[in-house]
Amino acid sequence: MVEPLSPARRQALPDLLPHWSLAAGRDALCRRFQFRDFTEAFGFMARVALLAEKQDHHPEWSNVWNRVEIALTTHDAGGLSERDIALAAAVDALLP
Ligand code: HBI
Repeated sequence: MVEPLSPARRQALPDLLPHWSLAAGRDALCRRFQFRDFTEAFGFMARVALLAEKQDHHPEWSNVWNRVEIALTTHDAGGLSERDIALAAAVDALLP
């Protein structure tokens, strides 16, 4: 069992992860990305995949050509946890 995100950390999310939003109707963080083309989008996804494996925490995501959408939630916590914040921050650090 993974600890759910504390109320204090939940309240801090807009400051911690300004580019991420709370997904509608579910306890998940989401962010949309747009790249120059598919090659750039897929290269980003490949790097996120390695981060996910390293953190043992995996995204729910989709890709259409140069766009990637990522949702982060912790299945083992039934919603957001610190693992989602950690992965979101690591994903943001991949961007220029
Ligand atoms: N990824 N988003 C997410 N949520 C999980 O609960 C999770 C995961 N990746 C791996 C994983 N759990 C396993 O390590 C076990 O905890 C099931």
